[in-house]
Amino acid sequence: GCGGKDDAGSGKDDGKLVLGFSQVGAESGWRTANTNSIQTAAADAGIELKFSDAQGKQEKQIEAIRSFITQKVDVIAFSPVVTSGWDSVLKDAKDAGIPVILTDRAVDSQDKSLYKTFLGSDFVKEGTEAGNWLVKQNEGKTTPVNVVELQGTVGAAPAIDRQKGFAEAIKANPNITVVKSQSGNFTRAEGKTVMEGILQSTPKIDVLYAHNDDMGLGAIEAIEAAGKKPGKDITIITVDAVKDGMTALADGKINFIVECSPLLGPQLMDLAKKVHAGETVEPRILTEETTFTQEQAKAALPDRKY
Ligand code: GYE
Repeated sequence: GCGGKDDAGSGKDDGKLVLGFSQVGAESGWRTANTNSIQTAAADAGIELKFSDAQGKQEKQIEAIRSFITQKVDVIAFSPVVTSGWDSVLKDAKDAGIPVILTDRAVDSQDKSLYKTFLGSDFVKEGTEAGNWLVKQNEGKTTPVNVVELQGTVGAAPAIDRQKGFAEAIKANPNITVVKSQSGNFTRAEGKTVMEGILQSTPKIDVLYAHNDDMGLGAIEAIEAAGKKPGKDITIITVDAVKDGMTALADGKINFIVECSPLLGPQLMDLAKKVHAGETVEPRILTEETTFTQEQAKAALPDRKY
């Protein structure tokens, strides 16, 4: 880098921007694609990435961020596992003069000066899209529609917002009711076990709304094991549109998927360079997304990268 030989041994002055990134974990296909996107984009952008996996634990994320501060990285980015409890560590980063970028998930901090920008999806809108589709399917009908909801990680922005958007969308239709709502922690394994329990305790289930593909795919295993046909006996709506989800959609086991893009890497690297250079950036940067029906999934699958 431009630091030259004289700086050898200083640890960071080879001219490369150093980005510390604390990832949630590896809970889903979405997360794996997101991690790949960030690692690839960092390499492409010539950014030195210090990547840390928190295994779903907030205390590990806080530890990682503190260690990035000690190492004096240039920029810190992270995808907060839950929304609350970040003020103190973010204040430390600010005091150390290290800009922070929120990636994928939001925090509930009132002090917006604690981070430079928030890059990611509109999760409320995703929930609304899911609910709107269901309302449309039941247009003109008054028969009861019993919905089971599999929530994401308790306290995580996508779980809070996808629940909220969906509830708002179905609100005007009193025949559509969420009869059960439980967390499956965004994983396939928990989606399966939670659904097994719900299938036993809930006699009439018309619809499953899962906050991500993986929980939906786990639930599909439970539904099939109970002798029911996913996508026919129970209408299934999920969020993400990763390859396994899209395949199940094309196969008729899922009925509708709201897309949430994990490909945040290139935009994140661009933002890291800008905030490092002291440029002002938009405080909120939204990802562009679409929705998929079964027919649309069949058409999109051959080119689907993740
Ligand atoms: O939908 C889910 C993942 O935060 C948008 O986290 C992300 C969510 C994604 O585990 O699959």
